[in-house]
Amino acid sequence: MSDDDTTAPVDGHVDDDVDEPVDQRATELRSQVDELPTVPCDQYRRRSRRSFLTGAAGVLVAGGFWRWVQNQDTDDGIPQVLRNQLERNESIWSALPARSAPEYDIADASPIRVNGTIGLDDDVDVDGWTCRVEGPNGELLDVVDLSVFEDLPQRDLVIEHKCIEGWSNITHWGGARFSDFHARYADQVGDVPYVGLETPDGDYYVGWDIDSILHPQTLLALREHGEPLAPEHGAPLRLATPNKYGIKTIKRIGVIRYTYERPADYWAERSYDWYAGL
Ligand SMILES: Nc1nc2c(c(=O)[nH]1)N[C@H]1C(S)=C(S)[C@@H](COP(=O)(O)O)O[C@H]1N2
Ligand SMILES: [Mo]
Repeated sequence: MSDDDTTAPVDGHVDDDVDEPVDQRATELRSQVDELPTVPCDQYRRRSRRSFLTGAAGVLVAGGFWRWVQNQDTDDGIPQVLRNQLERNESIWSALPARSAPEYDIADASPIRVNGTIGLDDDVDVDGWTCRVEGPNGELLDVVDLSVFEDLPQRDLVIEHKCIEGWSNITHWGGARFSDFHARYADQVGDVPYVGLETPDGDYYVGWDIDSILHPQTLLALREHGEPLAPEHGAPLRLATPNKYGIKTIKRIGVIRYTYERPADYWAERSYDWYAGL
């Protein structure tokens, strides 16, 4: 430790040789401030009024833009300009090679909570359950029972199920890929762009674009956490995916319909994004 460290003021006493450089620095600073251009009072007021007006104009323009957005025609309850942007985003994503979400070890999975029971009011008879398969011209292609799905290659899918309400769960699904099921009808339906799915009572319904539903991580699930689906989780058959929000994973499928037009979607009709992609 040098003597310099002991030159701090003690009991209000300041040594002369310490005082001097501080004074010098103060003088320097004062002269720098004096050299700064000064703004006369009236000019200052005019300037600040101008910047206030510029700011206010900005707020008005932004407000007007927002009103214009809101007055646009809506599509599924979403203003057209915003919908157009969503569709531009979607076309960018779909031009990229199909992405896959991470998959996890079965040991990381936990039972999923029950969320949403729309379309599940009636009791379900798993043994008597059938699902209608309809073609894009309204024709009935097939009526299938559970054995059709049980006989397809069985897959495990351990993924993060994400709900739009803000929770997620590492879930172990088991069942058949939608793409393996689709192979039964691919020749008949051709290049159809959409699939709509409904509960047997029609109360819950979802629409999927064909690329997303044919993605290898889109499962027609028969099992959750190693057990056949419980009624409240969609027995006997539901969708599962890590690539769209939970709203698209319809529980208790009663109808699978190939369509040329974008199918109705329960939550898109309530202002959620139709794709609900992740
Ligand atoms: N038939 C039907 N399917 C549905 C719903 C619903 O209300 N009815 N809710 C959806 C939502 S928002 C989520 S997050 C998942 C939840 O599935 P889980 O109850 O098995 O956790 O199911 C989806 N599928
Ligand atoms: Mo959800």
